[in-house]
Amino acid sequence: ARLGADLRTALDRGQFHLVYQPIVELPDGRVNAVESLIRWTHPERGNVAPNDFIPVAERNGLIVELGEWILRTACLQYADWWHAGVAPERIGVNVSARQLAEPAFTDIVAAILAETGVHPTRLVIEVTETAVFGGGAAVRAVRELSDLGISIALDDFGTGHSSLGLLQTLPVRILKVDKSFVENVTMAGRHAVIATSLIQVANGLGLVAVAEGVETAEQAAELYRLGYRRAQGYHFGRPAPAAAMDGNASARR
Ligand code: G
Ligand code: G
Ligand code: MN
Ligand code: NA
Repeated sequence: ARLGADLRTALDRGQFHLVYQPIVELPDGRVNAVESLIRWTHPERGNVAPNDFIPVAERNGLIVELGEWILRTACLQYADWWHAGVAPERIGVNVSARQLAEPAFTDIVAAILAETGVHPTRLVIEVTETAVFGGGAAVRAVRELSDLGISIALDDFGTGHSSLGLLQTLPVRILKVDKSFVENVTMAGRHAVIATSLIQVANGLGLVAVAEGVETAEQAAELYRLGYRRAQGYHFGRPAPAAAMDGNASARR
């Protein structure tokens, strides 16, 4: 409960910031996009991991307001990069289940895009399979966002519910293949088989597959050999403050 109360204060006092991790093209490593990831520096606890506070914010409902702050901050940053001539092709923002199911979600996103001047085709909304499992408001939101021109990425793909079924019915553009399949891709075994199958599914359906959690040159080379053309992970770049992306054009965020 304490953490929940602290979230409110954190939002009011500016204790959150976003970091950005590159998503690169294989094999050359050119930056294609970035994913924004939230960080919280708590005055007493120090850094609190999103895995620890996002679920709390989901339960107490603050995720709606926090999520709006995240979207606006990411879009403002993208607009800065754009005006500095250093913007990557796209920016990804993670959205949680409760946020996506909020009836006003599409309107909020559209308003933030209009306000920041970011074109909808520049934005990627990353959702988990679990968030859209079961249909309802979340699925409606995904369709509305896609109709606006926003790209939908299925995050941690392969670890949630009903992965392949979703691809039949949802307007998904990007599959983010979970790092658990990437970890052992250089060794013969079931992870490598799954990584191989998923690139075939993605290519067959005309989707972009992003291999997540790439930590070594060997993994990157093997993924490229399997057909992956996009990757993300510590081998290419850790999540870092905005200034690191452009050598300072936008250090103010
Ligand atoms: O950045 P890190 O690897 O610690 O993130 C851990 C988890 O928290 C990931 O599942 C990631 O998607 C989630 N996460 C990180 N930033 C955000 C955010 O801005 N919004 C939401 N909803 N989830 C986030
Ligand atoms: O669930 P999602 O894919 O949004 O979360 C991405 C998480 O993975 C972030 O917390 C990010 O810090 C983390 N991450 C990014 N690259 C790597 C990597 O190469 N290895 C590991 N172990 N984690 C990574
Ligand atoms: Mn993500
Ligand atoms: Na992921």
